[in-house]
Amino acid sequence: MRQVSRVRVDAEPYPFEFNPAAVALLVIDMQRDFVEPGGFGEMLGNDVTPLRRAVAPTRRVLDAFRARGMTVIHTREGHLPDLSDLPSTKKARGRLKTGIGDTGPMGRVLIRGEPGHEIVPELAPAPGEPVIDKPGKGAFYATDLDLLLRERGIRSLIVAGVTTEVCVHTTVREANDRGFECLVLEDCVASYFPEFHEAGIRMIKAQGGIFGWVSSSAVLLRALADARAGSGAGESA
Ligand code: C5J
Repeated sequence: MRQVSRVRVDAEPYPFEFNPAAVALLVIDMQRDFVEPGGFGEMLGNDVTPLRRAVAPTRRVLDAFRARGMTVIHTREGHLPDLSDLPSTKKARGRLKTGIGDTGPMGRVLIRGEPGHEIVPELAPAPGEPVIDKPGKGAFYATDLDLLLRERGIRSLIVAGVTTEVCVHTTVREANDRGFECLVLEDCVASYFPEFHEAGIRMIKAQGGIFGWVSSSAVLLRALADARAGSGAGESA
């Protein structure tokens, strides 16, 4: 493949451009605990089915990144088995009958190493893909993500995962403040609350892209394919 300098993706509020060597696909918290029945998401009182819609398009983007040897990074929200990284306030929140650290249908809820903490099989990390374990909502808080991105020369993030208004939003805001440019793929992120998803997406691209850009998996995949074909479409000097 000849060297592609920049890829241009139709997006809102205006086209998003990135260098394929300096971009990472960031897949946030696509864990069984959030996406499958019997996990933390359901224990919070949510219907988890709306989250499934993000799985198939995210898989298509993952496949495209992997096929091109582009960087893929996964995150997982969860805590150490001894709960030493769990704020007592987070443990108490929601007054749950079965909460973080308690035993549920997929093992101890939101605990590293438990079945519920794993990423759903369709999006399981491939060997060599970094997995950032985080105790909070934002992927930069109390993790090595910033260091990892800077060491690899990553400047732009293509963002997928759950949930739109919680961990996706917190992470995009953190990334934006640190100087990374984020493109959120609308169909690759999801929320238990359609209205929060809608508002979360609008907030990202409002005010000239105050937190970043929004596009879709299909538009990104087309831009990548065009750039690979070297047609010039989707590519800029
Ligand atoms: C939540 C997340 N919703 N990954 N976590 O508690 O968005």
